[in-house]
Amino acid sequence: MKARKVVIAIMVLLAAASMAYANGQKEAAPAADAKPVVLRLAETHPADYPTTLGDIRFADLVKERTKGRITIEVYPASQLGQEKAVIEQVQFGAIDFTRVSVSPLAAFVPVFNALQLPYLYRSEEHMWNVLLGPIGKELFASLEPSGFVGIGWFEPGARNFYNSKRVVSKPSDLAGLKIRVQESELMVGMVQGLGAVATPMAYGEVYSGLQTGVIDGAENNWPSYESTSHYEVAKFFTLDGHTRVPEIIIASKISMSRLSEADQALIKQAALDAIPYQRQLWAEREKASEAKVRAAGNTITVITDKAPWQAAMKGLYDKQPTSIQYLIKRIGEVK
Ligand code: GTR
Repeated sequence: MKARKVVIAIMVLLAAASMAYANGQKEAAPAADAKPVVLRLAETHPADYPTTLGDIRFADLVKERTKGRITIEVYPASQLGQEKAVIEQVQFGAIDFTRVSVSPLAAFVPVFNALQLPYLYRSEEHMWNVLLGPIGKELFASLEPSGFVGIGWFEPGARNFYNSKRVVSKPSDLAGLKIRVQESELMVGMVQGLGAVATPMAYGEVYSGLQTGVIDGAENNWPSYESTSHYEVAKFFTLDGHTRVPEIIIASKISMSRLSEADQALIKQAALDAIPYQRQLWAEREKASEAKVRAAGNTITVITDKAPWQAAMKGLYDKQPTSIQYLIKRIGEVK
């Protein structure tokens, strides 16, 4: 009888111990002997630009939450290369993270074209509801087979045309102008649809392209137009707001797979938690950049009737494959 009680007592103790162990495992903060990790993030914009400051906030959150065990070094100003080359390196695990525009990323994962069609979103809020809702999550998942992990989105603002030649107030004014676009087939199609000559080119080459006359114009948001000094060499700005091309933070699947599941989850959460800060900075910078450009005396043409612009870009929608047509429809249904 006594022996039986002892056996039961031992079994209860063992069960309790193994449960405690399992719980401990679940919560397991990284093993005390986990080695410090240093990872790199590539950013094309300068150190004081809202996306760069958003990247730094993300890195700070990771550092803080891992008590300094994981450091993400942010390399601004294209120090690690232009966006397309950087995306390739992320794919091979040579760079761990990058913040890029969805536009060059779509050359690697074409379904991302669905996010950058002209006049797709009704407003900034509509775009954010798409990005932070089920569609955004599905798009993150669609990156994985190509070697990327989607972890965060940043505010991109609306893009507008600018050029060094003349006032552009209707699509036909663009006829024959050589317009730089991001390295994206869809953007080439968009500019051709407007009757201009599309020249895909890396961001870092646009200033000298404008200055030497290799191109006549380009298109971008207020902060990029201002921070690159493009506004000094291409003074005609047309506020047509043709696209909002989301900014995305992606990680290399190879780099992420070297980390524990808990660290991967922590990194993903930190990227999401950096979004509100970047959006706030964006709103401030957009105003400051506009004020600076206006003060410089540039010619700003405001487009109130967007119908002819939308009509000129309709062909681009018709050309999209069914998978994208399906997403366009769903994006339209998002509140
Ligand atoms: C900016 C974007 C950059 C880059 C650039 C471009 O708005 O933030 O990542 O894609 O446009 O036009 O190349």
